Amino acid sequence: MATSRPRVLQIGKMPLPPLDAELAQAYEVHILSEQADPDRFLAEQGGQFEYVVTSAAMGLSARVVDALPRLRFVSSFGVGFDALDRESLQRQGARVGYTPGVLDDCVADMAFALLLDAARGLSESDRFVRRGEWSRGRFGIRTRASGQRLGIFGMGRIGSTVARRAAGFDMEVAYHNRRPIEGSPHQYLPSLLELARWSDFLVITAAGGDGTRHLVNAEVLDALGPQGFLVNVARGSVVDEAALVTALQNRRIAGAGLDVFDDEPHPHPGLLALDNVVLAPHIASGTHETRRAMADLVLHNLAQFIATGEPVAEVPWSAAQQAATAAA
Ligand code: 8YV
Repeated sequence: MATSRPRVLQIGKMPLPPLDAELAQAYEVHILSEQADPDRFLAEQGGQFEYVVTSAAMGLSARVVDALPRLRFVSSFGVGFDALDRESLQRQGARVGYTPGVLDDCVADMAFALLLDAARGLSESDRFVRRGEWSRGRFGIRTRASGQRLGIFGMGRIGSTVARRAAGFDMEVAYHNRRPIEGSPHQYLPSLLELARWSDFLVITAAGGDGTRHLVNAEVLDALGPQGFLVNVARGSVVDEAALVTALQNRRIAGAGLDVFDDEPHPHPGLLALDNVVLAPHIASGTHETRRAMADLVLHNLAQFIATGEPVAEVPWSAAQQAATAAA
């Protein structure tokens, strides 16, 4: 006897291809981005879905949530939830699962990859060798990373993992959050400006969203100063990208390593022309191991919610509101 599988609205293709097939095997999946007319599809069929699967990058707009009057649960691929429309979801009473914890290591690794690259000019030196310039002259000398001061903006799970990596590089760590973390071995600085002033390397691991929008502005960049480097593995929205371009162009900071941008996949065009910034296409969690673990949690959250009414890991909306500057 055929049993009917729960219907799931998937917003688009997932960031780990096997997950599309795994979802389609377990559920009756309809992919919104593949509908000829997504608005019409929502208007005609939106009332049939209780479950949605999306990702931190695809998000979930109020327009879609409002078209799903029976929505009960959203399973999102990612630790960030700034692109999920909280207001409409809460109005609907929909619960939201996400994937914290499993990507901390790879995101922290990426923060260090960007930090070392920005300091030592690795990407730039690769371009230098490929252009055949080595036979004509020496590559310039760069900045030491080990033993320097590392400022962490957002001492959540990812920030703490970055701090652990820093110990291996003999770096001194300080951090800024809205509130000090009880029992933290690291120095707390009460403002982002003070942290920037103190830091040789300022790493952003704070959650995105309205609470942190453009907090890293021209003033903070000037406080970081001409010897300082910025690394962002959190959200592009935390940085005023136009101010960053100006600071990099005028050498008001030494350099930057960026995995995230304000308007992905369109980094500010000014960044593309600069050699003192390393650009990555939002790949911090993009390893086989971590994306698999994220996919497993997306599946587990959905299956467990359907079976018991409780997800494994639920978005902490109110905690996020209280501590907008704490990393997710
Ligand atoms: C993912 C991310 O690349 O987890 C997050 O919040 O931004 C990244 O790990 C993204 O979720 C893929 O959509």
